[in-house]
Amino acid sequence: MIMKIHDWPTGPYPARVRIALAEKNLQSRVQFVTVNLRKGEHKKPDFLAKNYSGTLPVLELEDGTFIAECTAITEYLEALDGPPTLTGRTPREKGVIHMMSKRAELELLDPISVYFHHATPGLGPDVELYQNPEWGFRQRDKALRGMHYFDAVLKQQPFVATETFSMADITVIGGLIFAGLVELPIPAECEALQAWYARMQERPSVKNRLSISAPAMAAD
Ligand code: GTS
Repeated sequence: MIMKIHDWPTGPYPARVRIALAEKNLQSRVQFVTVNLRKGEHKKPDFLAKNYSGTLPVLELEDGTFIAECTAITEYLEALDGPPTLTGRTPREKGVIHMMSKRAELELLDPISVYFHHATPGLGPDVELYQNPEWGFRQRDKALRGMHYFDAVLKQQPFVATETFSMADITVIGGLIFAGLVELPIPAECEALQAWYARMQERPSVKNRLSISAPAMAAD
């Protein structure tokens, strides 16, 4: 069964699903379809029919079902095949991983995305039709506080949620990929976060995320 993933190869949110796919060893079961964010293809009616929110990535199943949201896609992939490795084995693990992944979205990844869209040129003037720089800079500062929070967590434990790598680690990795793109470095004093990120970047799923599969077709 071949599924499609509509994504933008270098995007931080798409990276989350690419990493999850590789961790689950499911790369051979998907084809990638590139949606050009810089051309605003994600805001066009044919894409909005696939995902009302107009965001990437989107998983398309063979029966025509579209699943958006990185967390939902990761949960689908986790349930599809192989032992659970990303979303937790026990009720406690599942609860803690979901909480920490959501926290990584709320306190790190999503604020950096808002900063990118509102306080930098973002995807360019043709796509960024409304910008509020003050809101963007507030969200940048929120993300920096989030980095300090995750640094404190990682001073106590080897991974973001549990004793093993999980979806919560992937979400923080997505945040730090986005931070790199907008040149928002991890503060020097966040040594535990820096050391953890250096370790994460050595994982094959993270290192090879851009080359896991050639696009099936270009949407433009
Ligand atoms: N909550 C969504 C999820 O978890 O999937 C957010 C997805 C998201 O914001 N994706 C970005 C997007 O579509 C892709 S990227 O920035 O990582 O490349 N952004 C375009 C936009 O206009 O918001």
